[in-house]
Amino acid sequence: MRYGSLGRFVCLAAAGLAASGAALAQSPAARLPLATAATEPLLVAADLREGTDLSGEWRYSIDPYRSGIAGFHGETPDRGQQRWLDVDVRKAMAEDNRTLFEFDLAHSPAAQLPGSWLAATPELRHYQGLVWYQRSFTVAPGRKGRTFLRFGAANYATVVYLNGQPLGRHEGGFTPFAFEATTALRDGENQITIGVDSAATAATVPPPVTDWENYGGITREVRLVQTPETYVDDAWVRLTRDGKLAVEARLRGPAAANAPVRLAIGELKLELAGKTDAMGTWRATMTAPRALVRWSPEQPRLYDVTLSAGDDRWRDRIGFRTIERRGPDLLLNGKPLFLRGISMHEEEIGANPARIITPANARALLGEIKTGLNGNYVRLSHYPHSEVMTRAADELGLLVWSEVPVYWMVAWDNPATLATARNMLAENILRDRNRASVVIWSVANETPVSEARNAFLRTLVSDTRRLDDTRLVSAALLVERDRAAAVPTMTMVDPLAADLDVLSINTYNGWYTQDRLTDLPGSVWRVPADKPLVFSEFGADAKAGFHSPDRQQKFSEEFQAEFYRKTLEMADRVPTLRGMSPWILKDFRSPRRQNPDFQQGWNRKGLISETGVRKQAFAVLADYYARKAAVGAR
Ligand code: GCB
Repeated sequence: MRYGSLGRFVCLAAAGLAASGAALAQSPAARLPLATAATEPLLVAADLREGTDLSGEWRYSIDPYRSGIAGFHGETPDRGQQRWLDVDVRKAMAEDNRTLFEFDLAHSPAAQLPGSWLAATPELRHYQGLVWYQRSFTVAPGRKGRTFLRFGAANYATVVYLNGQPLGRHEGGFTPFAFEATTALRDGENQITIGVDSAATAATVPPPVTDWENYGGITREVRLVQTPETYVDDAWVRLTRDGKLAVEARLRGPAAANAPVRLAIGELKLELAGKTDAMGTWRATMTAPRALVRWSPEQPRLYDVTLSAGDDRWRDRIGFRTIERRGPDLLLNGKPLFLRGISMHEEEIGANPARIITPANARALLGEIKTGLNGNYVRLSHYPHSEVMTRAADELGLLVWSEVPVYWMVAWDNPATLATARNMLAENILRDRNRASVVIWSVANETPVSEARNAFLRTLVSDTRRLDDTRLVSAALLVERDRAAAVPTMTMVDPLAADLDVLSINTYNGWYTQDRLTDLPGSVWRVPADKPLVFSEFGADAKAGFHSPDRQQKFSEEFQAEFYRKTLEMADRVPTLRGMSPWILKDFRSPRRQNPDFQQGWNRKGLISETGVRKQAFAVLADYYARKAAVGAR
């Protein structure tokens, strides 16, 4: 337990969290307090706490010129544009007909939340910018303790107002944040207004150019969460590599210091009592009980864990396992492991997805991996996925690679961008440290080597290790190709390799290159021999139902299936390869992909179509994984 939750305060305070390049952060709204992992509340495992779900119908109003956050000279906006005001607009205009309001959220169109606005109406399909959401809800009198407004995620920059009062703002589209609402709430009717701006800039993470849909909006659950005055804000319960059960908890509130705390795992008859220190932090370890069944994909055993502190009872469902690397081997619970995986975006199956991940949607996707493909692993690319997804992975028994959207070209030299990335990383790790399924934290994808980039990523690697010393760290790296060689010859020259536990390569030889598929098995991969390697991506587009019996035609199912056969043959010849997550489970929306015959706005590298139809390559990978599973780790 060298590093712990306290580490986050150190690392994030140093980051400074300057205002970033997001459009909201450059407006008067930037004066609102920024919610970060360092400023709390974290409300770890908030999804299991008592509360009120604010999902359902919300009213919305687009604001393409951001008039609701800044006037036409950049100043505080006109009253008639301030959508968060706590006024009955129609009544105010009726009372005095000189009053001007240029919005009326209470009577604006309705949308269902959570879910991106892109699928709400055809006009919003390509809208990137600011949208205001509003709804009202009632609160019964006689509230006790504290109430928080907790967001699973809103993409990208968010400002939140309750009953006309600003609660704060957040930046980053994929991680949770919360604001205390205890004093802003009133008994009876309350009105909440949220501005969400999806626009990416050169300074955001990710920047504007990616290869996936930018689903703007409130894409995950919004809840009012109830806690006692003093409550457990963060708790991490885990199995250490030397076989100990370790707990680290942090209380928040007036009675947080020197408070008695008790950890209990009923099914193991385990109880551990202790006391917090002056900062409200408790750390303890004990030998793991003999009866403990270790979590694995084959037996995804979870335990009900509770932590009692004063009036608060924090709970979570937690699995216990170890993950290590020894030389080029990956060891799960001490046994060699081969990662039989696939990559996945956070996009539900269906013709018009809106990034709505319900437990059923998560299981539909992960079930295709676990039972359809005989997999044991998923790469949740390219950003933190919903906690619904990582909980489902815990329950179904799938190992997880979790990553932050430091993708392609971010502003390596911009300290505000680094601060944003560090905060996302911290919010992601702190949310999911209790998930047994998560075994790899990845800090970046396909980023070109430079001094500034190396320094940026090294900071993220060291933050990761400080926040969690029980998992492995990786990043999907680029390789150099030897143009003169007769067979495809690739060398890993990235200096970041030295900082990582798991080396990862994305390869598209035969798709983006002119290589013949028959040349792939003979490829040469020059990589450091002392670390495990994974192919974090490989793939080829295929339009479901488009055929080319001679297997030669790109975009055909046969070509894709052949690409998989030959790439898997190649994979079998790479001595240090310990897993793979081909690209990708399902066809996904991507504005980059506009081939009118085959793509129509979708990246077609899925093994299933957007509506879930399996392509031929699905069976190729499923058979390969069945054989792999039969022979064990290698
Ligand atoms: C990649 C990227 C991934 C793309 C994929 C593709 O290397 O990491 O985000 O979607 O290739 O389809 O080209």
